[in-house]
This record gives sequence, C-alpha cells and structure tokens, in this order.
Amino acid sequence: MVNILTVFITGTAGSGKSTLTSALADYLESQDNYVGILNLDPAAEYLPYTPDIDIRDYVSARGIMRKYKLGPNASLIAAVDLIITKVDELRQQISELDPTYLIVDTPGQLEMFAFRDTGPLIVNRLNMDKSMVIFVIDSVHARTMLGLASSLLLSLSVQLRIQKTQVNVLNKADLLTEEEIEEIENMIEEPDYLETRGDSELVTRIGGIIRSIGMIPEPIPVSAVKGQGLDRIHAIMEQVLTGGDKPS
Ligand SMILES: Nc1nc2c(ncn2[C@@H]2O[C@H](COP(=O)(O)OP(=O)(O)OP(=O)(O)O)[C@@H](O)[C@H]2O)c(=O)[nH]1
Ligand SMILES: [Mg+2]
Repeated sequence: MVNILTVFITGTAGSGKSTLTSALADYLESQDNYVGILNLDPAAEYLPYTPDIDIRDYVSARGIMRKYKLGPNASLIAAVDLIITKVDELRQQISELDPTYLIVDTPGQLEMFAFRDTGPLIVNRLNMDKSMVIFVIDSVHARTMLGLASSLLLSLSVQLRIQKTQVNVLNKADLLTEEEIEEIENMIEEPDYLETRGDSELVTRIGGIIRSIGMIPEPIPVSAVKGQGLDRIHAIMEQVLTGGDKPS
C-alpha cells in the first residue's frame, strides 16, 4: 500500500529551502524514517544534499536559456512549465523509491512556482497519497511588523493557491535573539500589541486582518543550519501522515 507523505518546501528566494530540505531529511533519517529527496528546481547549480530524484535529469533551465536564447527569468518560467511534462517519469521514480517522507525542494523564485498555474498543478500531480506544504519565512525579514505581515501575506497566497495543510517556518532563527523571537510571537498572538507599536496604519490594519483570518499557522522558529525546531516539524508531519488533526 502506498503511504507516502510528500512535503513541498516553498518560500521566498534565499529563505533556506534547500538547506532546510537537507536538514529535515537528515533529522527524519536519524529518527529511523525512510526519506527521499526530490529536487524540483531546474535552475539549481549547487545543492547542499544529494537528491534521490532530480528534475535536472529531465529539464535544465540553463540548457533552455542557451537553446532558445532566453533571459534567466524567461528560461526559468519555461523550465518550470516543462516540469509538468515529466510528471509521469517523476511519479514512477517516487513509486520505485517508495519513501515514507518525500521532501520536495522547490524552485528559488516563489512566484514562478506558486503564483502561476503550473505550480499547484505539479503539486497535485506529485501527490502520491498525502501531501503538505512548508512555507519558509526568512527570520531576518520578520523582525518588523511590515516584514512579518508581508511574509505572512505571501504564505497566505501560497495557501490559497495550493490548498494543502501548510506549516509556516521561521527559518534562520539562530540569527535572532530570544527577545526578537518573543517580539514576533507577540505580534502574532497579542490582540492589543499591534496598536502599541507605532507602525503605519496600513501595517497595523493588515496585521489585524491577518490575525482575524485565523487560518494562518503561527510560524515555528527553526534553524536549518543548527538543526533547531525540526522535531516540531516532524510532529506535524507525523500527524498529517497518520491522518490525525490538522495543525491549527
Ligand atoms: N544562519 C542561517 N543561515 C541559513 C539557514 N538556512 C539557510 N541559511 C543560509 O541562507 C542561504 C540560502 O540558503 P538556501 O538553502 O540556498 O536557500 P534557498 O531558499 O534554497 O535559496 P534559492 O533556492 O536560491 O531561492 C545560504 O547561505 C544558507 O547557508 C539558517 O537556519 N541559519
Ligand atoms: Mg534552493
């Protein structure tokens, strides 16, 4: 019986998707899980892990750039669109590998993947049994309400597009002080806190709207480099895999 949880690691460029893919796979393996890694970034030059399955074996953004004389963004768009034509081959490889957890590292530019029609289509086609999304927020951009609100709005857009159980991760938490992490938690949790901060009215009101939607999961502080917070991600993955309650 197929029982694979496919975990799509999404997030803004440079937020640490590839590093988290590697760290999470290592962590899960250390907990005696059988883990596979699928690299879905056709433009990746260097990866901090060795993928079990690699889209670059089928589609190369650099090759497309040369062949069709396209610029870096146009070639990446074409490359991401071409992934859909290789989904059957990828599914075949996933079935042969048959991992418990398949971690999928997605293309660097979020908008190319999540905000175009192909991304959600690829996610649905690569779903073997169950799937979820991890949205990686760069801590460095979350220290102000403006940065945090922008990141959470992006996360919400991904949730809207892909419509899977989604976990927000505050990566690079090792670059923040404990006070800064607490400040971020306050900005999300404390209803009156936003009013006291002196942000612009737009930022304060957007913060209020994000909170009132109530469906945006509170980010889990993680350090992909230091291996912090991975146990909390694992616990949610296990819940999703075994069909338990979705995280709130
Ligand atoms: N301090 C710190 N640095 C991190 C962490 N995670 C990733 N980085 C660094 O952030 C940079 C980008 O990491 P990547 O994993 O390549 O990020 P990415 O989101 O895959 O990048 P693209 O695919 O190019 O969008 C690298 O220099 C990483 O070493 C972390 O938890 N802490
Ligand atoms: Mg990457």
